[in-house]
Amino acid sequence: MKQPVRIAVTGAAGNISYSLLFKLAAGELLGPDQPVILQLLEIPQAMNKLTGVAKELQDCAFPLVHGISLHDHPMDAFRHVNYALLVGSRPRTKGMERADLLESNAKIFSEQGRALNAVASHDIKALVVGNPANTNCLILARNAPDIHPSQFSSMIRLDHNRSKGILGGKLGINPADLEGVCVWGNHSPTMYPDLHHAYVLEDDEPIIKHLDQNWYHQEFTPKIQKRGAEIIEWRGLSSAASAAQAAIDHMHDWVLGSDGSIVSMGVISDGSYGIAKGIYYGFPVICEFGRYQIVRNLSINDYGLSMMKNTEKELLDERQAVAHLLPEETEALMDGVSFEEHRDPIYYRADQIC
Ligand code: NAX
Repeated sequence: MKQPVRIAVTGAAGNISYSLLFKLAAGELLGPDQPVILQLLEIPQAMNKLTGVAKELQDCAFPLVHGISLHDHPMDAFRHVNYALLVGSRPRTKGMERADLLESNAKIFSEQGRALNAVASHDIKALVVGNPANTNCLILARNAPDIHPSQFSSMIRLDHNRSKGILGGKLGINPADLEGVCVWGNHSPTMYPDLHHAYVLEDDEPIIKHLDQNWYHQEFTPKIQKRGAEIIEWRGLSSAASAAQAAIDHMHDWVLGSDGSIVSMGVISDGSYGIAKGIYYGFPVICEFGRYQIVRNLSINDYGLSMMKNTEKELLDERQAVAHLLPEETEALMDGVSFEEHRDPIYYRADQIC
């Protein structure tokens, strides 16, 4: 058995986490030989609910779970963590303007960024799920100047998975046989689901050649962009299990590799494809050796470029709206930092916690 790794999950009593935590505990992220210690964060008002969730986790007697700890402060929850899944965020309430939503989340993610910087393991990989995910991720990273920006990412994998699932359904093909699908930009209705590079495994022909362009532009694209709202309409609740699965897929591929496949991740822009540097933007990436690499040299047509620019503009506007809350970009932030030695984890026994 390997040494346990520490995984923090925020918003741990919420809907997505109710699916996510059980997947983490079952080893779906890091494999069946990797023990985990779950460090769960909630707001004080949700600690009772969180205790109930932790008791259920304990009742599953998962062999890989070497500890569960419950926290209402990020400085405790993030201590020595190797992975952080930041699901909790402030939802939009009635009458709330978008600027208010950005600002209230900016406060949460500033505090959490500072806490990760102070107490997380410096090999941390952090995924932001809580919306507005791309800009929350930017705020998180900017508040953690000792952690390299490439160690932070935001989730657009649900949109990537939705694209593959719906395209597979249309073509009568198993989604696992579809390669080259990607989603660019913001996790919002401006996102650009791109099928121009998609192909079926063991077939060199690009799918786009045979695709009804009307269906692609008029049906498929808006369906992906508004799929979250469609799920709410049918289920009466927002996507939870599919979001949890996407978070697992995102982290699994980042850590263990995507096997040569293109996947979509919100990562810091290095200026690729003319996208403004420094924002967290959904790019096609390939993951290997615990790192992602933006896929270069995909040919983009005028339609694609205008879609990419449109979603970039939204992210630049979001950054502008929280600019007064962003710490200065430092040299270290953009040019890399030396990674500290992995710190020794502290072990808790599950029965000491709940
Ligand atoms: P829930 O409202 O069920 O759960 C959120 C939980 O976060 C609550 O238990 C709340 O108490 C907690 N929370 C709030 N502020 C916190 C803080 N400062 N620290 C720790 N915990 C805090 O929402 P759920 O359905 O689980 O969705 C969570 C987030 O994921 C939402 O922001 C949602 O919009 C976002 N999503 C993002 C997706 C993506 O692809 N990036 C897709 C799914 C989802 O819509």
